[in-house]
Amino acid sequence: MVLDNLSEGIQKAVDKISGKSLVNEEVIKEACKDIQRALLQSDADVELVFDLTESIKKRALDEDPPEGLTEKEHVVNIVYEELVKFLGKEEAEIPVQESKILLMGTFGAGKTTTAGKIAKFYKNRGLKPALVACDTYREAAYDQLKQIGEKLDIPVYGDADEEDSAAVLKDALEEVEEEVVIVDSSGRDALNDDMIEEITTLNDILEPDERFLVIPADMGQQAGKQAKRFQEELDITGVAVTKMDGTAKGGGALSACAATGASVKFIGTGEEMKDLEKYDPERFVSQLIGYGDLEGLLERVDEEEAAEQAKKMMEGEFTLEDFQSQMEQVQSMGSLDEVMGKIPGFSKSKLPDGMIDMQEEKMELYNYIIDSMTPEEKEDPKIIDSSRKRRIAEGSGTDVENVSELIKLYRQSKKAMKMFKGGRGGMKGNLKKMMKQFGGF
Ligand SMILES: Nc1nc2c(ncn2[C@@H]2O[C@H](COP(=O)(O)OP(=O)(O)O)[C@@H](O)[C@H]2O)c(=O)[nH]1
Ligand SMILES: [Mg+2]
Repeated sequence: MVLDNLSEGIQKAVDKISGKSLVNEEVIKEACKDIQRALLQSDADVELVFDLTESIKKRALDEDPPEGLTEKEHVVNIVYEELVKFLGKEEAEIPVQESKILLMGTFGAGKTTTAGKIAKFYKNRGLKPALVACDTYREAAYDQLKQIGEKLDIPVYGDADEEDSAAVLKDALEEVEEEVVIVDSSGRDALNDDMIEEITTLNDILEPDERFLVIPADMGQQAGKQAKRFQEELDITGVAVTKMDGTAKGGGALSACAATGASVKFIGTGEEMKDLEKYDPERFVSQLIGYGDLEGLLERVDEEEAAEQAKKMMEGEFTLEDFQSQMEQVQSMGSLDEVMGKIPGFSKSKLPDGMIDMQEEKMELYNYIIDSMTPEEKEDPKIIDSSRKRRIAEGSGTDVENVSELIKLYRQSKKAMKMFKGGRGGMKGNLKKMMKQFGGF
């Protein structure tokens, strides 16, 4: 998880609420102090942070818990909802379709790296991307993008000797046949007239669907000012916040962007091409609060099936095939949302929306992967070593990373299932108990 410090602070606050038998004003104030501390350490703006904790306090004291929620659950839910608002509110929309994307940002922000990551993002979703090297300013910028393209097996258009980025772009557009065109551009130390002019020229030639500003998370709350300026000058459609892995200031960067109304579309979480996430504030806050593991599980469990699985677990079984049938079942049920509605005493309001959303594309990938395994591998995934992983990835047309991811998820689910064994009434009860065990309610 990125942002471990922030997460620790927020979890401390939630634990305080969950751990007390009575949630009174004092408890709420204490928890708010923890939240303040955690966010300020993450370089969030003081005023925004105080507004946030004021809202939490006010709502926690004024609002009555909705039916089906205890006072504690209600307060934790308020913390969750207010944090989501603070960190962005809306899940990023990235239409998977033909598109033209122009990246911009200051020197070293991560534009070129992010260009490659976004190209991979589309490639993984079955579209043909191309990269265009319009950084004609920095030495060897073309080579850097070229190398990235080669690694990803994605074509790169450009000309190492051409100094005019507009000319590079025009040439590229004449040749390019791919469905998604991602244009890297030159940075500057800061947004100046020179940069505005260059980006505007590229923009007029490309007529992009998206204009993404790339900002490194270590800018902290300064990210807000930068996003605002780029918004005003270049009408950006979204932000990619990079280097979330290398700084404690990510919370400050995200909240500052949210405050300007700039929509964060992606977060970069490492130097590798795989280290890109679509930004989903609900999911992000769920992780901060510590729902991470629960999320995956909730996505593929329904009540009856859960009881069945629990029984299996108690008998010591839960193979990858069971895992696959869980996924299929959830897919066929439509949304988990509806399933939740059917469980007595389980209020939907306490379930963060992001936890309910299924990642269909992922499930599809996982299905292919499991289908490419031998019966022994499905029975006993422990035997899947790296050479088996490579074979499975090849057979299913996926990456070794996907295979590892699936196995990890399977293990987590298995572990989660085991924890249920200890729970009163096993899984036959309702998911509320599950929330208690995982979410610290
Ligand atoms: N840790 C980490 N490093 C990153 C991330 N994104 C980019 N970088 C690194 O930041 C440096 C600058 O990135 P680059 O893409 O060349 O930035 P540009 O000047 O905006 O094109 C490189 O060393 C990248 O590897 C990220 O999400 N996490
Ligand atoms: Mg670059």
